[in-house]
Parts: sequence; C-alpha cells; structure tokens
Amino acid sequence: MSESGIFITLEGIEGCGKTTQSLALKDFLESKDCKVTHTQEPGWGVLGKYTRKMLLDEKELRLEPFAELCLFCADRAQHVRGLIKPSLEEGHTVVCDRFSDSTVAYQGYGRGLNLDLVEKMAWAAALGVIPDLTIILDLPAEAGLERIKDRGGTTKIDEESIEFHTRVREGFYKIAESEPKRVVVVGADKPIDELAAEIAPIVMKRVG
Ligand code: Z5A
Repeated sequence: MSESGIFITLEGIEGCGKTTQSLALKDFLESKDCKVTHTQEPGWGVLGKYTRKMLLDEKELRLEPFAELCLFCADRAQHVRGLIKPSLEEGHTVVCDRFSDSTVAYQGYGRGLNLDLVEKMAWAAALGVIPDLTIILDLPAEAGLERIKDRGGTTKIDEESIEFHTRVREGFYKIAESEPKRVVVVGADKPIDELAAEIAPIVMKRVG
C-alpha cells in the first residue's frame, strides 16, 4: 500500500480520456479539501524529459522492445523516488495518469514480451508503491485513436497497428480480472461530465 497519502492511478488505451478525467478528479478532490499531487508517466523530471523523447518522439530510433521496457521502468523509478513517494509521505493524494499497469498492458500484452518478466520489472520500478485504487477507462481502440487524430502530431506508440492497441485494451481487462480489489473498469464512451460524475463516487467509496 501507499505511505500515508492515497495513491490513485488512471489507465487505459490512448485517447480514452485519462488526462481529462485525472484533472477533473484533482479538482473534485481539492473541492473536498484534499491536498492533491497530479502527475503522469512517462516524462517526470530531467530523466523523464529525455526518456519520453526517446520513447515517443524520436521516430528514427526504433527501440528494441526490451530497451523500451527498461526505459519506461527507469522513468518510473525516478518518478516514484522524486515525486510520488515524497508527496504520499506529506499526506497528499497522488493522482497519476498511467503507472505500472501501462507497462504490463503495453510492453507485456502489446509488445508480447515475457509477461512474468514485465510484471516483475514494472512493479519493481514502483519501489514498493502500489496504487490504492486504479481506474481503467475502457474504450475500443478505434474510438480512442479517433479522439486523438486532430491533436496535431502522433507519438511512435500511437502509430502502432489497431491490433496492437486492441491487445493493450485486452491486457487491461486481464489486469482488472486479476486484481478486482484494486482495479475498477469504467466504460469511457460517454460525455466527459457524466464520466467524471461516475468516477467521483468510486473514489469516495474505495478510498474514503
Ligand atoms: N506507455 C507504455 O507503453 N508503457 C508505460 O509503461 C507507460 C506508457 C507509462 C504515453 O503517451 C504513451 O506511453 C502511451 C502509452 C505508453 N502511448 N500510447 N499509445 P502520452 O503521454 O502522449 O499519451 P497517453 O497517456 O496515451 O494519453 P493521451 O493521448 O493524452 O490520451 P488520454 O489522456 O487518454 O485522453 P485525453 O487527453 O484526456 O483526451 C483525448 C482527446 O479526447 C481530447 O481531445 C479530449 O478532449 C477528448 N475527450 C476526452 N474525454 C472525452 C469523452 N468522454 N468524450 C469525448 N471526447 C473526449
């Protein structure tokens, strides 16, 4: 479990609305007088800036899947040590857009790396910090990619095949099935406000 604050992660495929909903959740929790740290992976801090560029932006750098796995894990360990643990220790509620479940879904189910190895590395990189609650926003891969198509610029992972993104979605289902106490799946194919109104009571019920 987390240190003393509460740790909530949002997960799901590209374009499912994690960023939008994690910011709405931050506003909701602040309206209840919680101190909230909002963050995301990959890309926190100096290491995050470099790893994010290599992982997502440098299109001519074709990463070996195991190298990609190691970079996501390096980014996480630094993020946990530098921001997540200290924030939890200060009693903040930490709301994080993607965490170890993304590594299992993308590098394990998506890329097809050895699942046992990926799970061990993804969670070892979390340095013992496990979310109190994880919300998976579920959407068909086609719908998620449609939502981001006008964003202006895609990342290397966005450009993977629809089959890849579908395997990732199915990976998130498997994670939810295997950890029903921690993970809740919410259908994301509904208006932003309606989805936020569905997430808030889940958070209140699960983490108080
Ligand atoms: N990755 C990995 O492989 N392994 C790992 O361990 C980790 C990550 C941690 C990060 O990309 C990539 O890294 C990601 C997984 C991989 N790659 N993929 N594909 P990123 O940081 O650039 O982006 P992202 O995390 O995938 O999220 P995103 O593209 O920003 O999408 P989102 O956060 O889920 O959605 P959003 O930004 O809130 O909304 C997207 C658009 O949809 C936007 O125009 C919204 O206004 C709209 N939207 C949001 N909600 C709705 C609803 N309910 N209805 C209609 N429209 C909506």
